[in-house]
Formats: sequence, C-alpha cells, structure tokens
Amino acid sequence: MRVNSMVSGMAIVLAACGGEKKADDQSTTPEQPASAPAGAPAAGGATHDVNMVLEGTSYKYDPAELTIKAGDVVNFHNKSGGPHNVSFWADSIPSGAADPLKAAMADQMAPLEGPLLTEPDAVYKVSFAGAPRGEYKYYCLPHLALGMKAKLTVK
Ligand SMILES: [Cu+2]
Repeated sequence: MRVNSMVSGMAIVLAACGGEKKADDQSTTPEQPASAPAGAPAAGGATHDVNMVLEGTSYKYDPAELTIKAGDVVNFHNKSGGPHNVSFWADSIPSGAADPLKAAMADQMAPLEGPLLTEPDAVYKVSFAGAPRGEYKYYCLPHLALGMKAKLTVK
C-alpha cells in the first residue's frame, strides 16, 4: 500500500476571500426615534383596554370608539353581563386587514369571530401588528341584537 504524501502540498489558503463586504452591505440603521423613552416595548406597540360591560340594561364596549396605531395590542376585558366576544365584520375592516387579524385572534369560532368569554375578568387579546390603517367595526355575537358594537381606528 502506498501512502500519498502529496496531500500536504495541496492545502488551499482560504483566508484571503472574506472581509470585504461592507461596501454593498445594505445594513441601514433601524429608524430609532431619538426620543424613544427608556423601557418602551421592543415591538413598539402600546396596549389598550376595552371593557365589555352591562350597564343598566345596555351591553357595551367601553370605550366604544378607540384609536390605536398598527402594532398596538387591545385587551378586551369581560367585566359584566357576559359572555361576550369580539367579532369583526369582514366587510367593515380595511382591505388587507383580514389576514393579519385572523392570525392575531386566538380560538376563533369562525373567521374573525373571537371565542365567547365566560370567565369573569377574562381577557381576549388582539394584536394589530401588520394591520392596515382604517376603521375596524366589530360586535359582540351574543349581544349584537342589543346593540353591542364598537369601532377601532388604526392610524
Ligand atoms: Cu356582549
């Protein structure tokens, strides 16, 4: 058997290849507002609260109108008079909003229809990450006939 000792002469030096990337590297620095408050959530979203309540004889979302930004989160609280839920009208949300909403809504009973909240103080969280600007109208399935509906505006 012959041992080929030529191998050692064939080492290829690779070191010269790397290290010249910066010219076409498109690493623009992310837009960081200089005034960003310390401790702001990394995702950039604020959290809003909407209570679902029975007041006297009227079922309502409180507040019934709310303006948020894309990336914000809305927590819907089952305060009184439940069960309540959050159902978006598919024809009363901005174009392109259905997909991000469906992705953001857990346990949908039907597309854009959140689960019934029966537990006191249960919270249903909807993230508006990737949500287009515009108006989002929604209602409570058990109480729609009683006028329980509301509107969110993403700006
Ligand atoms: Cu309700």
